[in-house]
Amino acid sequence: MRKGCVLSVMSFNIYFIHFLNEVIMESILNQKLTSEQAIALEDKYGAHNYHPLPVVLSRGEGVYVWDVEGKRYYDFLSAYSAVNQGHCHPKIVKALVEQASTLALTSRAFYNDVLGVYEQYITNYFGFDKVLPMNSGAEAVETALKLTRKWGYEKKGIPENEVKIIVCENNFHGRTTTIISFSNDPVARKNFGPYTSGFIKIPYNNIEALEVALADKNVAGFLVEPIQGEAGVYVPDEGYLAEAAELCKAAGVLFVADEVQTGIARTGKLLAVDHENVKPDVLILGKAISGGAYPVSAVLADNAIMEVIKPGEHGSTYGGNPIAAKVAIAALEVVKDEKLAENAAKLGELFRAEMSQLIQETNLVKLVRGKGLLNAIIINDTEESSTAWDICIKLRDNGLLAKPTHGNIIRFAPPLVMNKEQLMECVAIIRKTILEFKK
Ligand code: IF1
Repeated sequence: MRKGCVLSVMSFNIYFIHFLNEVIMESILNQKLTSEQAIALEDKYGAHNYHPLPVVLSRGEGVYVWDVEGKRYYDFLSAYSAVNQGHCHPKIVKALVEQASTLALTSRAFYNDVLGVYEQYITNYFGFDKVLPMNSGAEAVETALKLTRKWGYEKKGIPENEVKIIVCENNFHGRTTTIISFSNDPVARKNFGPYTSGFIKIPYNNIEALEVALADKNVAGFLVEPIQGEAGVYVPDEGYLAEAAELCKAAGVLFVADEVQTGIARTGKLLAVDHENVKPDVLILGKAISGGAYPVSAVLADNAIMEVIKPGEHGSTYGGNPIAAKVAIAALEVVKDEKLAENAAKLGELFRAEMSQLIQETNLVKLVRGKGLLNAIIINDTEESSTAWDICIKLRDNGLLAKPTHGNIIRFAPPLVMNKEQLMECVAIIRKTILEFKK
């Protein structure tokens, strides 16, 4: 064959393959997927870093979500407490859409006319001098750790490279290399080393252990979850947080509260530390600060602490962007306007009372614990069992979505915009499912 002919055949082939690709892509992007197809796509093209409950959601409104086949469910996870204000809250969506079509991102190289307003709003809202805006919860935790370390050197006078931060066993603070360095979950840690040093791990809910650790003069901070979420909604003894904060103050150590999951009305108060009238030195917020509409996180502290961070020393391209700022203001307004903390407190009491009855009615439920609408039931089985997972599948079939943790714990955290009638319907679904459950 002549050279020119080969070339034209080749270019025809390339053109044809390109055309076919276009057609395939077009059909992929326009297809109305069934649940099975959607799961197959994620399985084939997505990294396998999650093991979701088999349900494919396509719409949400308030306390409800719908799957692609149109079946309606009560959402009892709320995206791990990010959607406290309910799915697609109209006020938050409006703020998002309006700001997205006005000015989305400037970076922090320039000022914008929304960030300052948000900073004033959120610092007043939580009672701190200053805020440092970030995007994800893990980034906010990292920010708090860097802030605490720098404060330790520059304000407390700890010798270079010697700062230590106290953390708790069974903590969950996110997925970055430093954060997993002080996790004790082998799944989160294994083969991700070498690990960041400078952390002392003590048992959670143990004042004596904290006292011992605080004796070290190189300790700059104590990082703690007011309720341990990933550990299975583990609520510490009453007085633990207040006493811990007191001890930190006496030792000249920053009390750093990770309220990424427990904050923003989830536990029946604006913050979980409010139950014990504790004001953290450093407050970490994420998730529901945006009502699930946008990734927004924040670190709050007073001037004497926040001033150690100077230009160029920390930041993020998207942190504090105009959309995030507007969305967060709207989401925080909803919490106050709709009295979500009060509702969570009231419905939480009712929910735990109803779940406690289940302990009497079946030997399958061993324990109910939680605060506000952050609750868990402990299933009478081993951590290695699949019972909690199997129950969650049955709950799904009966119209309620919850996620098991540790094989024998089921977390229950519905949006806080739920009403009593809806909660009682959910209690009925959970009761029916558990009473019918056969291993
Ligand atoms: C996932 C758990 C919940 C958090 C606290 C920081 C972060 C989280 C106290 C990081 C995140 C998540 C993330 C989610 C699972 C989840 C979780 F089961 F692992 F523990 F909520 F209960 N501090 N929690 O709980 O925030 O960077 O994710 O925005 O899929 O890993 P993030």
